[in-house]
Amino acid sequence: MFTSAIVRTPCKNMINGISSANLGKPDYKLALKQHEDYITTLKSCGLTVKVLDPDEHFPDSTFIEDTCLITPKCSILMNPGADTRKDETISILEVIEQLGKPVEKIVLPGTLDAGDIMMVGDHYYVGLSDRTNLEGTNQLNRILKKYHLSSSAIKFDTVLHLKTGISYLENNNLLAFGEFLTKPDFQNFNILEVSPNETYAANSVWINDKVIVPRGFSKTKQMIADAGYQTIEVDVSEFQKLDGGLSCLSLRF
Ligand code: CIR
Repeated sequence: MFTSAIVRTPCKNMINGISSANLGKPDYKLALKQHEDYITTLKSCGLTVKVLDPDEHFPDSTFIEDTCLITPKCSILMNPGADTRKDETISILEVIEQLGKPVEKIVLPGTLDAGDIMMVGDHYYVGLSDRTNLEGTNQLNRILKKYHLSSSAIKFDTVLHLKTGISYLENNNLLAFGEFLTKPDFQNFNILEVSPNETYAANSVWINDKVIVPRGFSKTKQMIADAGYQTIEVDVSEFQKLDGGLSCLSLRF
C-alpha cells in the first residue's frame, strides 16, 4: 500500500516541454486544472500529497516521476537522460533528504529516468530507452542489491519510457501493448492487452487497489474494471501533449 505522493505544479514554461506527440501546445490553465484534479484523485486513494511549487527553469519538471525512485528502503536520485531535465534533480534531492531514508544517486556516465522503472514487489524492471543507458541500469542494480532488492533490464524500441508501454496493477496483472505483449520477461504475468487505438492508457496507475486511468479510453477502463479494480478516470490531455502519462505526474511511496 502507498501512503504518500509528491507532485510538482506545472510551470508556465511547460508549453516548451519536450514533445514528440504532435498534439499541439498544452493549454496552461487547463493543465493547472487537470493537475488539481489529479491531486484530488491521489487523495481519494488515501495518499497524503506534498505539492512542490512550479519551477520555471524546467519546462518538464511537472513530470516528477522521472527524477527519483523512492523504495521502502531508500530513495534513489536519478540522472535524467535529457539535457534540459538533468538539473531537475537538484531541488528533488532536498525534498527526499527529508524523508528519513538513505539517499543514493545515479551518476554519469549512467543516465536513468525513473519513468523507465516498474516496481513489482521487491523487483524492479528497468527499461533501456533513449534516456536510460546500460550504465544507469547497472548502477541501479548495485544500489538495489545493497537493500536486498533486485532489478532486471528490459530492452524496447517503440515508446519513450518503459511505463509508457506497461503498468503493473498488482495481483500479477500487467497492462501492456505492442512489443511488450511478447517479451519473455513478462510471460508469467496475467497480461491485460491494451488495444492499438488506446495505447496511451497503458500508462495507468494502481494505488491501493484502485486504478487511475486517463480519460477517454473506455475499452481499457472496462478491461481493468473487469479484472476486479475500481477505476477512476482523470483527464490529463494537456500532459499527453508533452508525452507525459499519469504515472509521470507523481512519486508514490
Ligand atoms: C519528457 O520528454 O521528458 C517529458 N516531456 C515527458 C516525460 C514523461 N515521463 C514519463 O513518461 N515518466
